[in-house]
Amino acid sequence: MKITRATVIVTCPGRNFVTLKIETDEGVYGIGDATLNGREKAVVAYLEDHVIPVLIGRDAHRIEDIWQYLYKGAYWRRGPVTMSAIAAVDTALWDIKAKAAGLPLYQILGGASREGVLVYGHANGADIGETADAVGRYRDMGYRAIRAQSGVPGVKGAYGVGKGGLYYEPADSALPEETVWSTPHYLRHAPKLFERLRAEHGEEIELLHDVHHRLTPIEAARLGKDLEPFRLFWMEDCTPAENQEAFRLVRRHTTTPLAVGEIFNSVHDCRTLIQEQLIDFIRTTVVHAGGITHLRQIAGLAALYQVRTGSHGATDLSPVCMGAALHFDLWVPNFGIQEYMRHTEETDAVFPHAYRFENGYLHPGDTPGHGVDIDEALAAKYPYNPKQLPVARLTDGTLWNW
Ligand code: GCO
Ligand code: MG
Repeated sequence: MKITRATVIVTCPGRNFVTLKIETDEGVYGIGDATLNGREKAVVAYLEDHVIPVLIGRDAHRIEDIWQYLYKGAYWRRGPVTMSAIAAVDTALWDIKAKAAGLPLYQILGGASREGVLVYGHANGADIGETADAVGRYRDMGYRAIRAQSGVPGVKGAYGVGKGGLYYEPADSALPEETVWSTPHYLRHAPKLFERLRAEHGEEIELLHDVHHRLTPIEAARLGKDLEPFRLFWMEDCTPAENQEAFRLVRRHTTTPLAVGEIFNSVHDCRTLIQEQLIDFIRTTVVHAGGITHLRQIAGLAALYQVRTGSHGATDLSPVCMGAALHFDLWVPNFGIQEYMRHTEETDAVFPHAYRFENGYLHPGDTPGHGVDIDEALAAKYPYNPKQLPVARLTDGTLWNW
């Protein structure tokens, strides 16, 4: 089955998405997500100028060989732009292979290991009370696991607090918005949030929290300790992880489970974290970590060390990524949880999909392939709209980690 054509589709049904469509001489086509939030055009150029020309004429069934060709053949390895481009190709090829076999993708990967994929939703509010109410609304919708974030007194634009409603969208201005961060205020506030949530919502519900890289290792250790009584499912990105060894310090001091990896793009980014069992959940996902092919390698390493998966699933990961991730999640033996931030109705209309939510679980559906398509005519009605993620500064103006 020969690849005859590949095209990049950029659309903005409420937010920007980049999608790669690969067509074959047998009429079967596949699609893959290539969205890199705030840096979309870099991946578009990488695909159009450097990847598509070498794909034409190749056998679409040779997924591994094409992956190795794009990874080793570029000479310049790894990095979010390269790995997102490779992921888009890889996802589209797995879609094609499963469609050609007439099977849902999870069957090709090894079949279902569970009945459904446990997901967590995002509850947030301007203060603790609003967040507690939002957790209640998510419970009413059937969620069994909920991430909770709240505004912090004395902090303008704390991470994770939406500007209203169900959809939290951090990339919302053409030039980066400047937010202010205060670690002392946050460290005093976060334990109070979870104390209230446990008091109001009980022990059964799983609670998660994203620190979004704001703390130093010793501060992260302190927060982890302070949160222990509230038994979190995980504390995410408590400190930047380029220096994987930094997690040794956090780990020595707290039993709060740790999750890391949404910005990683290769197994090498998390090798130490996994092999030294410094984390409990690895958050790499299909689009930013080289597709199904590479994610499988990361999960395989993690399985040896009892580290479970907990893939990133914010709205900047398109329904195409979500669909592929859910097939992966249904199969992967060491599955932990899947993040699920709902897309808007406009986005869902552009990307018709087979996955469905029921009682706190998502199921990828049984449509052949990964079960997500793109309505190209509708996509064309939403032109690209440049948006970037915010930056954070300390109260004295020092640039910090957003
Ligand atoms: C999460 C994330 C996101 C990111 C976003 C950046 O855990 O869902 O931290 O909200 O900030 O994906 O593009
Ligand atoms: Mg996160």
